[in-house]
Amino acid sequence: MLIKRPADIPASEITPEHIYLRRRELMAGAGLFAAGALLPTGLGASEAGSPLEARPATPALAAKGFYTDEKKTPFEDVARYNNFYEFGTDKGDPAKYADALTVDPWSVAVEGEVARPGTYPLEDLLTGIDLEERIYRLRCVEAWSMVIPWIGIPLHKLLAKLEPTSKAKYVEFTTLYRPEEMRGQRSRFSTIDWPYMEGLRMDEAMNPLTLMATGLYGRELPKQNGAPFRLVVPWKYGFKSIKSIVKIRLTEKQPRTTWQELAPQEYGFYANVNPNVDHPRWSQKYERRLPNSLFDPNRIKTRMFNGYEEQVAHLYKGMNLRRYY
Ligand SMILES: Nc1nc2c(c(=O)[nH]1)N[C@H]1C(S)=C(S)[C@@H](COP(=O)(O)O)O[C@H]1N2
Ligand SMILES: [Mo]
Repeated sequence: MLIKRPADIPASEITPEHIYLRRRELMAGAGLFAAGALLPTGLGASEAGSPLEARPATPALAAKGFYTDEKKTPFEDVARYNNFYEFGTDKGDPAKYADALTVDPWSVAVEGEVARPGTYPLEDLLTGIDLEERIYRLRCVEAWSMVIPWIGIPLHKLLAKLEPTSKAKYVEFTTLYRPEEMRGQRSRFSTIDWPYMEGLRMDEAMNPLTLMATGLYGRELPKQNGAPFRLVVPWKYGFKSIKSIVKIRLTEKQPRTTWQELAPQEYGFYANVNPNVDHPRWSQKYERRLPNSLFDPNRIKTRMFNGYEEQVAHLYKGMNLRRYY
């Protein structure tokens, strides 16, 4: 699903300036996806080497925040320690139960303040936009973090294709609602008003860092990580990075979001990573970088905007980040 078959990739889409995945490897990757190799057992992509190898990262890429040379969190941890409440609230539940999700075919409804509304097969949304690899930190509001090599398309390129109107001030995202396949949505104990929803301000959505991911570690997204199409906003707490998206709506008004609705005093619309503004129930000054263990807690300092201050601080100039948490 990432994921086009080799024959569907015109050479014109692969330009060295804009994509740093080599075509041969992309094709090899596509072959692997076609073979249905979703989650390799045994050696993870981290050790085995991934089918999509990124070009050597340049200082220019690092300066944009597209790349970090921090140690990547191994594939096993990225795919086994998850938050995806549609499949349960334990960290191991998504890996255990997300297999039930049908991700092919997948379509995405585009609605609201946009010149090209419609319901698009995911392949059509991706057509003509180069896949890129981005190595980002992911900082959960629960104070753990990972470093993940994503594959995806910048959201601003997708929006350019959909042509927001001048009234569009926000982008709202909605996760699939399919209780037959998502056992957490059937749970009588769930307090979430499904479907899961998130939103961004237009300038946040247009920032070059904001990614629509279709893969990680050079392969198709594991279902527990939000296959086949999820948002990644690296300077915000993880809950903003909504998974398994079926609807994108451009709006004039700030959208409602799941966590803000559930506990507004704890989770705000902005949710920018900020070590100086604590969660009401815990400190946000430090984080646990995965993998860690009892003997090696791997506790590191949390950075302002998760270390992407240079790229995004201008978006919040003059805003009181205590009030707009
Ligand atoms: N639909 C949906 N998206 C979601 C969540 C969820 O429960 N449902 N959890 C969020 C949270 S809290 C985090 S930290 C990240 C985790 O992403 P990962 O499991 O790929 O690391 O997904 C986010 N996206
Ligand atoms: Mo999270």
